[in-house]
Amino acid sequence: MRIVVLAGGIGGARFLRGLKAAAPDADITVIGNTGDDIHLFGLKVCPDLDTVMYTLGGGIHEGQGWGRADETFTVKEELAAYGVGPDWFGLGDRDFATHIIRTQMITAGYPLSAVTEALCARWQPGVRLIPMTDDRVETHVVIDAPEDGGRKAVHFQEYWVRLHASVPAHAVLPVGAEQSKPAPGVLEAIGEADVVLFPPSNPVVSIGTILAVPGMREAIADAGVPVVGLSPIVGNAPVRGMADKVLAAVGVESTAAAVAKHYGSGLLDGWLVDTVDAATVGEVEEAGINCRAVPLMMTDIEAAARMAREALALAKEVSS
Ligand code: FO1
Repeated sequence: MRIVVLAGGIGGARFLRGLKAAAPDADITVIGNTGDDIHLFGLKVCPDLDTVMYTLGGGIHEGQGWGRADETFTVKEELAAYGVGPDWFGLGDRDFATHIIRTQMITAGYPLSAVTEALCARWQPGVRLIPMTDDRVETHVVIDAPEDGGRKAVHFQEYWVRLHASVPAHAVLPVGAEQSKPAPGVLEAIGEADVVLFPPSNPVVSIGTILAVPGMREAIADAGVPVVGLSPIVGNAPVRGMADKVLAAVGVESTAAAVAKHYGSGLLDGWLVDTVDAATVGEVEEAGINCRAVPLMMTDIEAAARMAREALALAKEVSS
């Protein structure tokens, strides 16, 4: 079975670990979000691609869901000693090697998709990881600028990591998306897929950003295969992260049903909500999306595998 998964960072990566356990013989292609990318110290950092690669490759810092296990921060400390910022983004020594090689290859003229393939040769994630585009897309968030009574756009990572999403987001802008095109292999993978899955990733800054690449949404909607998503919102609150902040920016309520309707029945054939949101199944079905209530807390790999099995079962149901 050929499965295509649109993945962001931590939630997407943890779901993928369950999907691999649930469908060990499946051919899985992951279309990774690159809107979180940030350029620091002359290096290109791709947080969501790296979280998928490290998580599935066994190098992830499990508790954080980002960065490497057994990490040290000597380079970071030395940069701070020189007074060179930013100091709020925790780049570790092992992680720096990934960004040095990525930047070296891009400078040599390799597209991000080729770089990602080269980095994955070491990590063997057991899926094909393709960035959503080889073009530069960086999500920015519009916040209040109290200093001049106006507003300003900050990089997503500054909003998310330095500001802890503690101030209202007035808009989320995937800068560069309009000029971007799907990376090589992305549209082909969607066209050959038996099923497309939206894991419990951030519906705005992760899956939303991937869908903002021209042609992506249409390719998925027109692929004629079941598209099934899993709600990242459980009991009207995001399971992790601060998805509610960016959902508000795009005028979407933080409920499992609202997220499903945000994606729309033109895109989604099926939607899984957690058992605590079982009362919203009817509302989702009225929107033209088949819906089931199942446990959606990814407490461990087996829990994620159960979720993946439920998503594949719903995909089978909606295609019959
Ligand atoms: N997230 C944090 O909350 N704090 C950090 O210091 C941090 C550093 C970091 C370094 C490399 C990397 O690949 C990811 C990192 N993240 C950090 C996570 C990053 O903000 C992700 O983009 C988000 O968690 C959303 O996926």
